[in-house]
Amino acid sequence: MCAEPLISVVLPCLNEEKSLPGCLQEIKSTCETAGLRYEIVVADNLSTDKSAEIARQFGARVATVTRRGYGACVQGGLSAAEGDILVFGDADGSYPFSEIPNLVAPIVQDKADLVLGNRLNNKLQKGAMPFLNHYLGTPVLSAVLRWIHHIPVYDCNGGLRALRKTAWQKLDLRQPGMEYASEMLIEAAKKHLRYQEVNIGLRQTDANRQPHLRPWRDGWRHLKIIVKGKF
Ligand SMILES: Nc1nc2c(ncn2[C@@H]2O[C@H](COP(=O)(O)OP(=O)(O)OP(=O)(O)O)[C@@H](O)[C@H]2O)c(=O)[nH]1
Ligand SMILES: [Mg+2]
Repeated sequence: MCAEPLISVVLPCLNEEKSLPGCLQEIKSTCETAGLRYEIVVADNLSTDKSAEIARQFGARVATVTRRGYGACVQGGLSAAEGDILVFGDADGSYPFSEIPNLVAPIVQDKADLVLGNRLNNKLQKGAMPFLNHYLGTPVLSAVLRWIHHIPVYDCNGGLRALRKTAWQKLDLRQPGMEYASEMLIEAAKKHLRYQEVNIGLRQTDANRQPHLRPWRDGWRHLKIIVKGKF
C-alpha cells in the first residue's frame, strides 16, 4: 500500500433519497477534514426514487447492482471500488460516517485487516436499535460466532465496516441477503484476518422509515449460516 491509501466509501442503497444527501455530505466533510484520499461509490440496487440522480449530482460514482439484496448490493459496490481500503455503511442515515478515520486507522497502521464499527456502547442513541436486536439477537449471534469461529466479535450485525481490499479479495463472499454480514466474519476467521472493533454507536433514523429488518426471520438465517460455516 502506498503512503497515502485511497479509501473507497461504498453505500449500499435502495430507495434512500431522504437520507442519502446527509450521508454523502458527512462522508465528504469527514474525509476532507481528516485529509484522507477518498472516493464515494453509491451501489444502487435499482432504486425507483431519486437516489441514483442525487448521487451523480453530488459527484459520487454510481455502481448499478441488478441482483437484489443487501449482500449482493454491498458486494457489487465493493467490486466497483478502486480503493486500497474499502469502507461500507448503510445509506439510511443510521451510521455515523464521522467515525471513518477511526475505522480505517488500524488498517492504515497495519494492525488489522477487517475493522467493524461496534454499535453497542454509550454512543448508541436511545431508540436507535430495536430492543430484541440490542439485547438478544446481536449479543447471542456474536457469542455463537466467538464460540464456533473464534473471532473476537461483539457486534456481528454492525453495518459500518472497513477492510483492506486485498483481504476482501481473499474472502469470496456469495450471500445475496443480510446473511452477508455473518458470512464476512466467518470467512475472515477462516482466512485468519486480523480483526478489530471500534466503538461507533448508532443514530436514530427517520421515525417514518419502514424498517426492512425482520428480527426472527433474519436472526434465524444468520444463525444457520454461522453453524453451517463450521462444516
Ligand atoms: N434491506 C435491504 N437493503 C438494501 C437492499 N439493497 C440495498 N440495500 C441498502 O442496504 C442498507 C441496509 O439496509 P437496511 O434496510 O438499513 O437494513 P438494516 O439496517 O439491517 O435494517 P433497518 O435499518 O432496521 O431497516 C440500506 O442502505 C439499504 O438501502 C435490499 O435488497 N434490501
Ligand atoms: Mg440500516
